[in-house]
Amino acid sequence: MRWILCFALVLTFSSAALRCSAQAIHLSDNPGPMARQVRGEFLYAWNAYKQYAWGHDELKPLSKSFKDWYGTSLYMTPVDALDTLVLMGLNDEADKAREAITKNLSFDQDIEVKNFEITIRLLGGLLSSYQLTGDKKLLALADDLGTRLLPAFNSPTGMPYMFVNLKTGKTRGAESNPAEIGTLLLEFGTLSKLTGKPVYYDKAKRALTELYNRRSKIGLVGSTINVETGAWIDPTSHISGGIDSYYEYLLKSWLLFGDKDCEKMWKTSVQAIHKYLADSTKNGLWYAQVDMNTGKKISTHFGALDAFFPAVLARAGELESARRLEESAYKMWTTFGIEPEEIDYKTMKIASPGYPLRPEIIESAYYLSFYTKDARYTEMGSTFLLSLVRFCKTDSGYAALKNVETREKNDSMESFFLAETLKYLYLIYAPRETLDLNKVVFNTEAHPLRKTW
Ligand code: DMJ
Repeated sequence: MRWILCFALVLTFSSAALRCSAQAIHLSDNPGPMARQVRGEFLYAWNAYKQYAWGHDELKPLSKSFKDWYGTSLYMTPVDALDTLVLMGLNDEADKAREAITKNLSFDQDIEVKNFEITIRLLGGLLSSYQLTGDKKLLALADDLGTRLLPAFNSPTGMPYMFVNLKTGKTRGAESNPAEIGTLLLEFGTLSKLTGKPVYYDKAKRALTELYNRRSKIGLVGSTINVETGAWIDPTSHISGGIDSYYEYLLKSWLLFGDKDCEKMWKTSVQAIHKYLADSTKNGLWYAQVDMNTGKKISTHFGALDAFFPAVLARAGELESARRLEESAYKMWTTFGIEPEEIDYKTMKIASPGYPLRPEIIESAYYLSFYTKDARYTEMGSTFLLSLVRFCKTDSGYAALKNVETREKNDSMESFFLAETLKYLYLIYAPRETLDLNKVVFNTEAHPLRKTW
């Protein structure tokens, strides 16, 4: 075993970072056979990215080519994957990726980007990698990116527009959703703490609070809201994509920053979720779609994205509900051999058939494994690994599935496969002390953030 900052000694780092890292993150030279296997699969996918897509945003594994989200590269995969490389102890690869990022990545580009995606993947990735390596160039990149994203918050309500131009600051997209509005405080808040500039924390906290203040009388939020008028456009409430990580950030912002407002907002919100969305059926515990104003049920769909919630419940100490919901999500995975994007849990029929290599169910298995030490979750982990290798592995990296029943592949390996899916799978098997979940908060893209301030 060796402390992670032994690795970082070759870089520059602060003594504060050294102390905090030593308490929270601990690398292992010999992480055990299953962790080594996951690391092998990670390297396989990473090497394919390097061979066919190096310097670009993403690998296209079937055409052996690449995709850049905005026509020019923002180094999406290397930035998203860098802290996984560090955590897995792949030091040479991490050094090369870090050097490529700090040498080539520039945000001074005339492109209109999605504030949410760029924040969780790039800002989150740069900040966690800075904390892990102490490389100040990563923090400088994060600070520059944060400054360029700030105009997104210049709406009459303070809730951000969906898109912002990184060069001109021009914004677009007044119709947004709770996830895109409320999944920013961990990254912007950490940036404030690390740079000493309060503006980042203040803007993201105001956005979160303005959204929370528009909850219904029964404490729920809807799916779509206008950030200029503050009026709800779609009142459907759920914990699925489009709302999911708003709840996650209420809890985690309280935990990372000790923010009492976030504690209160989380506690009120989770009560309403349990009261109006939880649905115990003969197929297990699920969470439904309801009207935010009346609580009346609209539909019984459950998505792969919803499987983030057992992790959040486990982190909040609600282990029983977390265990039950993870069993439901696992049933969704095992019924089809691999997880479809969405099912109707009343009939257990597929509503949306793709599998874009998502991490959420694996993330929840990791949290439950950490908090319960129950072998059930390492068993789940081996099922996930087997399915991934069997159905998604190609001769050049891993591919998403268009359809989990026909197993037809899609020419896509999103950066979250390396940032999240394989990181959480590795952590299920790595020695428990590799990362102390009580001292580290993962952003919604699996970038570990620590209170090093
Ligand atoms: C990731 O970008 C993040 O986990 C986000 O919160 C939801 N979608 C993907 C993974 O499924």
